[in-house]
Amino acid sequence: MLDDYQKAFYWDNGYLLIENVLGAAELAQLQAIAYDFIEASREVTESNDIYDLDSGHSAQTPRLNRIKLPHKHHPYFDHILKKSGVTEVLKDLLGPNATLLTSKLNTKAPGGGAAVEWHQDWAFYPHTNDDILAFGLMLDDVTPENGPLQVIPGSHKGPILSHHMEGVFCGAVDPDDPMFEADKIVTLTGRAGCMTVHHARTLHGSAPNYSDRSRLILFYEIAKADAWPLLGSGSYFHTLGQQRFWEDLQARTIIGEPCLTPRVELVPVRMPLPPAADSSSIFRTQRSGGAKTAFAPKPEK
Ligand SMILES: O=C(O)CCC(=O)C(=O)O
Repeated sequence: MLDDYQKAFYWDNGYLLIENVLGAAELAQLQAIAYDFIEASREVTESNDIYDLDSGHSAQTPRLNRIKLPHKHHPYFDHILKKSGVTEVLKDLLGPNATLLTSKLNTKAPGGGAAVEWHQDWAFYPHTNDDILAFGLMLDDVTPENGPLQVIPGSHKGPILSHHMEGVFCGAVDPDDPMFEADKIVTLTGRAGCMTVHHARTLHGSAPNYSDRSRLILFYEIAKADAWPLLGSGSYFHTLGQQRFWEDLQARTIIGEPCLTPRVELVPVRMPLPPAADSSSIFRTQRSGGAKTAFAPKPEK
């Protein structure tokens, strides 16, 4: 699926934007399922195992931060991982054995859908090695106006910046950190169906959505099977117990088979502890952990 230029670009820059990974029918099906979930959220009044509600959510105007773990709530979200062009991209970047860590459908409602402050995924879930990536499937057209994903090229080869604020894991870097090189930011826009990939150590974030269009991006985070978690902030799999963990690991093995001999590399690790008051999602970790915002306030009309 990927040519040598694309693979080298990913490893050099820590991100990649790929077109035409999904067929039109696959995209249409993902969109229809996603919008069905949003429609069903009209009945929901509090965040729960499926929905992370944004402020202002109501039956009249659904406003979600995200749909949590979509692969657990609809088989098509699992299918697309295991049997589509996406699977080929993952093989090209991670090899023949890979494990799903988590998934989320970040919905960024129009008219102010929440920012994701700048962070490195690695700070949330250090592993025994860093052959880990996140990819996003754009289910809407993503433009500069509706809160696109932004990345800092090459940051996956640099340090892991502090994600702590006053001693608490706040899940975001300080935008005034001298190691945060804002002048290098690249914005990843594209038509619905485009795929973004970023390395677990790549600095990334996204601004609030002040446009009148939603911004649905379906994210999955995937590890080479020999990368084993040391800790995962907010990860459900740490609470499963051994038998259920084993069954769950098999279900999360999207390519090849589980690897029972972790590869241990010299990687920079700081545990995402102590947790913020509410660590149930990145939005809540950043808010309750007192993360400083990097993004400008809503422009005056
Ligand atoms: O939704 C976005 O723009 C970024 C998502 C992200 O980085 C995350 O959820 O960890």
